[in-house]
Amino acid sequence: MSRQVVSSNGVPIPFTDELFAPMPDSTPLAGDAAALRRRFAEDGVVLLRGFLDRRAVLDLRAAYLSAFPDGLLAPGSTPEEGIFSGRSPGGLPAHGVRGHPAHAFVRDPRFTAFADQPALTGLAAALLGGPVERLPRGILRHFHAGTLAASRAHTDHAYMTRGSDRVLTMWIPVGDCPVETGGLVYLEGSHRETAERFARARLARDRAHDPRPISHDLRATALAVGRRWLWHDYEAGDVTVHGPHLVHASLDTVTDAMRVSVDLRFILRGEKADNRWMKEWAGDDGA
Ligand SMILES: O=C(O)CCC(=O)C(=O)O
Repeated sequence: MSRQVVSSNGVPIPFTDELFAPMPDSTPLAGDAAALRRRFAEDGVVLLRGFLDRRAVLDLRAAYLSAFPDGLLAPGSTPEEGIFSGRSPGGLPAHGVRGHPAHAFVRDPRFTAFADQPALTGLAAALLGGPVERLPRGILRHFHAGTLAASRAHTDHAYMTRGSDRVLTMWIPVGDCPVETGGLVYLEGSHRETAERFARARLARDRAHDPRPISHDLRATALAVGRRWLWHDYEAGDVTVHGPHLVHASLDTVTDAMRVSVDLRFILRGEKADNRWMKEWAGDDGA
């Protein structure tokens, strides 16, 4: 598969050294909280490869994809492989809306046990420097080829303006997720930018009614501030952690394997969280 051009929301973006760079790997710092905090402050993101048990992540993928009616998976594919049949089963509500498997799954003890596992809580505590709580609105995302739908360039802060900005996001691919499967990309150093610097990118946007996303055009977003998108070919077990002011987005899924991921937020215990994140996620909750 060619990496000369990738796309996000159907908008092509040349995969050049001007626009993309490999994401720095912070895995060697995982056991050194002070060093990890320094790297996080510097980069706004850390990538920890193989941080979670690969088998446990693949089991979560299998459990979620098993909850769909027949027809989602290609003939012969196991839920763990998660190969898309090319058509979504009819009769389901939109992703994450009550009645869709993702809505039930984030309320399932298998999901909450995964999200609340000590490795993740400990990582958040190491980065925030004290005891933490996980915000209940943990999101399960699921993309497949053919839709050309992905997350627009945005900061998490734009969606969490009513609480402390000392909040962390963990992004966890639930399955292997190379660039072509639609992983998260981070705009290098963008946590140091002001919102005004993205004004030119905001001219190129497909959601004029919604001020929260910067743009669906990742090339325009990168060029507006002269920064590169950091990419990684994620494997099941990898985790990234990012701060609320780092611009990020995702790429379109063009592989037969579906992209499933989880994103979780953590805050220091006792700190004020945006109350829209204090209840479980639903695809139509508007938050
Ligand atoms: O997974 C995605 O496409 C978006 C995730 C995201 O924006 C986040 O974790 O903050």
